[in-house]
Amino acid sequence: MGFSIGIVGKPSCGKTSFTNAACMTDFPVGSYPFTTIKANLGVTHVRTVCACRDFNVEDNPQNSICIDGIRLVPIKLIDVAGLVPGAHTGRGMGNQFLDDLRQADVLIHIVDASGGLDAEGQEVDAGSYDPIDDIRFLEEEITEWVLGILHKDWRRIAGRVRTEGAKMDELLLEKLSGLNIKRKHILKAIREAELKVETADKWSEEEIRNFASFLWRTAKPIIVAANKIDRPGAEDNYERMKMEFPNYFIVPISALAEKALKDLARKNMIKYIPGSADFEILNPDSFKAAELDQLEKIKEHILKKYGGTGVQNILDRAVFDFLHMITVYPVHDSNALTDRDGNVLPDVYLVPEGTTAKEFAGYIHTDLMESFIHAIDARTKMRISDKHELKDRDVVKIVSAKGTK
Ligand SMILES: Nc1nc2c(ncn2[C@@H]2O[C@H](COP(=O)(O)OP(=O)(O)OP(=O)(O)O)[C@@H](O)[C@H]2O)c(=O)[nH]1
Ligand SMILES: [Mg+2]
Repeated sequence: MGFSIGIVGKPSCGKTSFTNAACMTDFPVGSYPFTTIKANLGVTHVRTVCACRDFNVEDNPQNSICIDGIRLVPIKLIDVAGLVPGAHTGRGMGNQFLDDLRQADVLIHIVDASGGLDAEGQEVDAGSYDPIDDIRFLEEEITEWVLGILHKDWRRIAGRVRTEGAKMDELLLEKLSGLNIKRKHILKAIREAELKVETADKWSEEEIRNFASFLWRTAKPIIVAANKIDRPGAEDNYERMKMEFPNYFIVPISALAEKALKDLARKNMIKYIPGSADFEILNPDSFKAAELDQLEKIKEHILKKYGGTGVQNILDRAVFDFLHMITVYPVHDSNALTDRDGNVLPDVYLVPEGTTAKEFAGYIHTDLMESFIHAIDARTKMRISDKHELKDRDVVKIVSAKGTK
């Protein structure tokens, strides 16, 4: 499973609560800073319409799940320690632990929208801290993190560009591929920072910093979860955040409400589908009056108002609306839509929009890409060439010199 999301934010903003709510894990949560020190890894799903609907077939998913024509595609969450201002100078836990985010494709910044924690994650009077400041300082710390990685080898890289005429983007790619940074990210960041690859040895400190900032914004973009939206004052702060950062993706969230609903659903006390704006109480007698009251509040103040708790919503939107990923289904038999074992629409892959048939083969296996001959679109039964760009819910058979998938 390739796709992963890094969960970042200051201490006690609710990173682990979010992860637990999404993944139904029980990692320790606490109202004191640095409850989490070592990264927690969880698995959850994003939801999207399944190709089984288009073909009107009964499927047997293997790497994913299908419920009533909705495909649940697994993704990984990486919940790390809290980040505080000045982390790059060693404050708090420092920023070394951000190395746990190397594989992340996107970051979700969990913000305590209620303004009840200071910049270090210590509790303060509700509403007395401005969460807008969290967005600024976290971005600075991420820039410093990337900058630190670049600096380690910068002289050597710049020197090779100058003396050997080595290609800057090649050297950077070598250095940064461990951060899941691709050539297209590097080239885009250089372009956006208005720099020139050929003169890398002359980039000023400020220019390198600029490059670092554009680089993570391209390779590990951030979306914001306005968490604790259930608390007083959070709604106003959420509205202000949207005004202050009009181009940002900001989703109101209550990790607490999502976990509570999922726990009750697991006990069969309510029927609740993550992502939905409603639930059904299955047996009212099994609840105390105060619990019913609490549930009613969740329904009125969160689900109806915001269209859900936001947890499933931010994951789906991060993957599909923000990163523009599409789903593609590889099959062995393009008529029966099966793998070698006869499973119908067994696997689904999340790939970036614009992925070609040949690149898609590479996502399945490097061998398959290298020996790619052509692919077959199961919908049209037509051959498609290596450069053909795939669409969401395409079902394809890859024909290669080494066999088919
Ligand atoms: N009201 C409310 N409280 C929340 C919500 N999410 C988290 N909390 C509370 O916030 C506190 C901190 O939660 P954690 O999930 O441990 O926060 P964290 O960001 O993982 O903290 P560190 O691991 O210390 O960095 C706990 O008391 C949670 O119950 C929410 O959506 N609403
Ligand atoms: Mg935590």
